[in-house]
Amino acid sequence: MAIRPILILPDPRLRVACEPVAKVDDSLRKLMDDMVETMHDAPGIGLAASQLGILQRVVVIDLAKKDEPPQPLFFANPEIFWSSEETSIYEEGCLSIPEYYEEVERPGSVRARFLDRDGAPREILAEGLLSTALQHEIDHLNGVLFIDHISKLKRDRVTKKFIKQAKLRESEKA
Ligand code: GNR
Ligand code: NI
Repeated sequence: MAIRPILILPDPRLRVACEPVAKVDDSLRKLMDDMVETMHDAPGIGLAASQLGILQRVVVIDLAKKDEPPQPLFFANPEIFWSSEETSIYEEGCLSIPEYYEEVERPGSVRARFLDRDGAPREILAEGLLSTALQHEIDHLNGVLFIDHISKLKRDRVTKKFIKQAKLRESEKA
C-alpha cells in the first residue's frame, strides 16, 4: 500500500469525467487499497480516484470514527438510481480544497448500484452522512466539486484564492 499525493483545486484533472472500470482485478484492488491508505492518512471520510489523478470511476468511503476500527467501503462504477425528495444539509469539505467548508443541500437518501472490492454487483441505501459522502464522491467522478453546489459568489471567491495559491507554489519552485 502507498499514500499518493492528492490533487488540489484548480488542477484540471479534477474537472474531467472519469471512465468506467472494465473489471475489478488485482491492479484495481491495489489502487483501492492505496486510496484507503491515502484517505486515512489525510484524514478524510471519502476519496475519489480522480483526486489522485486516476481518471477511473472508483470511490472509497470510511465513516468510522478515530477511536473505532476502520470500515472502508469500496465502490467501482457507482450509479445513483434513486434519490429521496427530502433533502439534508451538511457542512462539506474536500481534500482537494483544503480548509474550506460550506453547507450543501442534497437528497437526504440515495440508492446506488456499484461493484464491490471483489467485483460483485451490489446495491446500497445510503442515508445521513453516507448519502452526502457518496454523492460528493460520485460528483468527483463527473468532474463536479462541492463548490459547484454553493453560490457563485462564494465559488468564485474560493476558486480565485486557490488559483492564487497554486501560482505562488509554482513561482516558489523556480
Ligand atoms: O473528508 C471529507 N469530508 C467530507 C465532509 C462532508 C461531506 C463530504 C466530505 S468528503 C471529504 C473527503 C473528500 O474530499 N472526498 O472527495
Ligand atoms: Ni472531495
